[in-house]
Amino acid sequence: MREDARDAANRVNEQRLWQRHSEMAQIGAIPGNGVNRAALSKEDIVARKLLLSWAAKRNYAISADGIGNLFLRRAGTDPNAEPVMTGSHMDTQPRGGRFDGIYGVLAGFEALEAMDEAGVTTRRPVEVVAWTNEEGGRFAPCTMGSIVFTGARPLNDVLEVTDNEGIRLKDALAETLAATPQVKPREFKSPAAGYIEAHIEQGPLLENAKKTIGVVTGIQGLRWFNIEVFGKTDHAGTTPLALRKDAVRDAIAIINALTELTRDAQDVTRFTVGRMLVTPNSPNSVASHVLFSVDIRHPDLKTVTRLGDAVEALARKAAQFCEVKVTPTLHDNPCAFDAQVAGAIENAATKLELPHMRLASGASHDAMYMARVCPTAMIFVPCEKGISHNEAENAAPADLAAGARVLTAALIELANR
Ligand code: HGY
Ligand code: MN
Ligand code: MN
Repeated sequence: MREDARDAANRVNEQRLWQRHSEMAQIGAIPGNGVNRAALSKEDIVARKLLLSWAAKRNYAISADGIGNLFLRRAGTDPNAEPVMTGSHMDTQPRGGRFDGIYGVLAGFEALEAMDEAGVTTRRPVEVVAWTNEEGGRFAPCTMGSIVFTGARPLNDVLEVTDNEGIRLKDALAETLAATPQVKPREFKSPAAGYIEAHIEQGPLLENAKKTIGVVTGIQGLRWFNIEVFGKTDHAGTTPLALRKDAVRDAIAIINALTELTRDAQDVTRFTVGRMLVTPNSPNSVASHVLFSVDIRHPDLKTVTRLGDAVEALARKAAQFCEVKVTPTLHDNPCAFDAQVAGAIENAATKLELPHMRLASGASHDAMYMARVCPTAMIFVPCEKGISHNEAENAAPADLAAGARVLTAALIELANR
């Protein structure tokens, strides 16, 4: 390991990193030690301002692209060299935890500060990114900031997406961008030499194996859909069942059919309906409209393709009384990360004498999209009992710092290649 990389890794400050998590966890804090910081919300704006206030003290150059992804750049000796990037997201699930996403942003920031304090220079610039709307909880789909940044979908494709209150992403985005006018504009798809994302595992494997570092090899495939069922509202007491176009009954039939489709004795397939909006949503009116989400995941390309491709026909067949509209909102094939970048992470963990193992990610991340445009890999650290997307999400300060040390060393390695 390079001497400067070891020196900088040893400058990672566990206390400062933990303190920053505590400060961020206050923004959108909810009972049970959780956080509700939806993308492009007023809480998101407060978190962005806090991060930018820390960056300003360090003279990192700050920029934002058209969907609000925030970039904090530490200069390299060669200003024209493509940067090495790291980062994750600051938005959370509605009943999210204090570590999902924000850890990757703060570990990246800690890496830059450790480089400063070690007096390390790198040939390439190193950038920390805070991606907009990774969770997709408010505005579907997830990983929206990296999807648009990498050019997988144009910004115009998502501006009209609305949240449960009918607020358009376009309006929430304008408000968020206006809140940080000091930020320089940044074009989409600016080239990068590499990307490493640090994240809590959101599963139990590292904790069970008593490993501190996960060298992540890839992410399973996922398919998201919005399914709408169009019925007719009627009186619950007077309308015979035979005459009804009951959108809830058909939605249930569709969900039962998808449950059968995704039944898996090995319990590898993931099928979730997490969001459901019923109209008029009254106990004594037959539902005229239901919108619900479908999230299907599997590590095998053929399987996730077969399952995703079967959704629309199955939904139409299962609906007895109503019209059905199936809108695909995400189609991510399983992705394998870059062997060189994973190797740099593994080497750093070895040289820093941290117990580590290779594993794939069940959760998706912005690294899924960055892997399409530059050499990419991820670092996992354990979280308690693998719990995430839940207020009880927890991680140990020492593990967070260990992940940041590996990140620091691996970034310096890549930034001098
Ligand atoms: O859904 C996911 O896998 C990520 O946590 N947003
Ligand atoms: Mn996440
Ligand atoms: Mn998440």
